[in-house]
Amino acid sequence: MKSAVFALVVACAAANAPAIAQSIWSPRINRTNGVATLVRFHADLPSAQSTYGNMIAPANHFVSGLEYTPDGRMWATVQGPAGSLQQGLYRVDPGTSAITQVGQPIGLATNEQITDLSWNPVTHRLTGSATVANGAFTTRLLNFNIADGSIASAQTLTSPNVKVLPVGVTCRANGEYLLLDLFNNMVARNDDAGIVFLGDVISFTAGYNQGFGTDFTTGTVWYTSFRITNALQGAGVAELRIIDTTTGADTLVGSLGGNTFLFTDAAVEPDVNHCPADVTSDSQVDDADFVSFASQYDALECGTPSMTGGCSADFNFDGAVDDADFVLFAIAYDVLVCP
Ligand SMILES: [Ca+2]
Ligand SMILES: [Ca+2]
Ligand SMILES: [Ca+2]
Repeated sequence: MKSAVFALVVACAAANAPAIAQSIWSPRINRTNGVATLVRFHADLPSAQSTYGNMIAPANHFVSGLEYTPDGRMWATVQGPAGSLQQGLYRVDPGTSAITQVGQPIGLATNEQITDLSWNPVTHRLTGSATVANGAFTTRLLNFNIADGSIASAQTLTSPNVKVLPVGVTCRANGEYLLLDLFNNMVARNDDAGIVFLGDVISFTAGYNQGFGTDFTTGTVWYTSFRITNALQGAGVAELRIIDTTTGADTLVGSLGGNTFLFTDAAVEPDVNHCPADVTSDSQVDDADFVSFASQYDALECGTPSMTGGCSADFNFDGAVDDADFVLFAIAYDVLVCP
């Protein structure tokens, strides 16, 4: 009898167990020596970090942003002196954490610094925030060409009343960007060409580089914050928070470990689809999938109104469904059965 009750309790516990929390990755910068280390942690105990290799940026530069493409590749942005073309999009080596510049961000203005990185699941672009070093009335969102690191297109956001200094950017599943503005301690979103401040000022004074990242499975926006505790001494504490995407209010989740480190972004590890060409989800790639592929191929650009299926046929995540994706589709079609 006892064992039957025990078995029932175990079964209930298993049924109610939460889904395994996604890993959050961040560049962790030592404030004393500037060394950036790639770290991974979970929201239930963010101070317990697994450390990986160092992310060595060019002299006078540092890793300011981190993000995944849905295929599990990890990318970073590097920030440096205004206008430096050693800033921009970098690949992160999954084995060593070493970073390599994809290519120069041709089109970056001479007064701009690249402060953070995000993935836009609608346009299928890695997008960085570019801001003027001492704050300005405009911010640019830079859509990188994933193949060569150049700026494929950009959106200029205007803040008519107050200067802004965005140090964090992330994109929601609907394509809307959220920015963390260090000058006003506020979260803003993009609206056509403008910056719209959300209602609540965040609950503390934020200092130095920080980051935003979206969990596209749950919609949660994670914020690796640095709360100033003594402005004269430059002292503060790194903490993990959640941002309310409607009000901009923050909720403290836990300590990231005191005054020593800055965490410049939060990248949520995605669940990778290992058979992306199977649009119909029947575990094989056949003519029905080709019909869907052909529709997306006709629409070409991810994010255009005629694009269907969330641009799922952009298998190489470069913002378009074209011949390069067809090559990948044809390989899967030949194999037929999903791995
Ligand atoms: Ca980010
Ligand atoms: Ca299929
Ligand atoms: Ca593509």
